[in-house]
Amino acid sequence: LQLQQDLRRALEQQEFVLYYQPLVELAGGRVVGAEALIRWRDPQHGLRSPAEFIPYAEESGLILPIGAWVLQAACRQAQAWAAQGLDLQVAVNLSTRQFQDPEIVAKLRSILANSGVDPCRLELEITESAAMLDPEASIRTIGALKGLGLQIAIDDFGTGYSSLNYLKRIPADVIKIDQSFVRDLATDPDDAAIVRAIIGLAQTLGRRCLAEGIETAEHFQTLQRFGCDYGQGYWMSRPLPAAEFEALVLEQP
Ligand code: G
Ligand code: G
Ligand code: MN
Ligand code: NA
Repeated sequence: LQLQQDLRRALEQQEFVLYYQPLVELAGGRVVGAEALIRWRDPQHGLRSPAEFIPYAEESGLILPIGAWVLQAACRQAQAWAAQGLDLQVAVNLSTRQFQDPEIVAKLRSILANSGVDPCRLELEITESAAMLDPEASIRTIGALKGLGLQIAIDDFGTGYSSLNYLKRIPADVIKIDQSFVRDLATDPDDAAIVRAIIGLAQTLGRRCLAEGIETAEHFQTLQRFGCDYGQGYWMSRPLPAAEFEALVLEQP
């Protein structure tokens, strides 16, 4: 309950901040975008991880106003980078509750209009488990979000229970392979086989594929060899404050 009060205050006092983790094209090694990840600059406890407070925000419903703030901040940043001539995609995590919010399409329409950003710059990440809670509803909602011009990614793929029949019908643009399959990619033949199968599935369905949790050169090279389109992970970069992310992009040849 104390945490709920603190989260409300954090929202009012603007204590949340977005960090940006580079999304990299594996073939050329270029940064093509970023995943926005929320942090809380708690005046009492310092920088706090979303793992500490997103579950409570989700439980209490505060995720709706916090999630709306995230979307606004990410759109503003995406628009600022576009105005600077930077060609970047910005990915934002949608919680289950946000995704199931009956107003989500209307809210996004208005946030997009207010920020002036080209909707194709924004990618919404929906977890496979959230998408599979009510597959028919998800197909409709994702269709409506795509109708706004947004890009859609299925996050943490492989950890939920997608029926391939639904996956085929969900109009997502990107499949993000969960980091649990990447970790032991180089040593566990089963994980390697699963990763190859997901990449093949993405290719068959005409979706782009991104591997999460790339922590070593070996991960990077193996995924490159498997033909995975994009990657993300500590080996390339941790999530960074906006200015540091921007500096990294500007240093690219
Ligand atoms: O960045 P980090 O590894 O600490 O994130 C931990 C978890 O919090 C991840 O599962 C991530 O998806 C989630 N998360 C980070 N930022 C947001 C956000 O803005 N909204 C939601 N719903 N989840 C987020
Ligand atoms: O649930 P989601 O996929 O949105 O979570 C992204 C989370 O993964 C963030 O908390 C981010 O900090 C974390 N992350 C990003 N790259 C790596 C990595 O290379 N290794 C590990 N262990 N975590 C990572
Ligand atoms: Mn994510
Ligand atoms: Na993920």
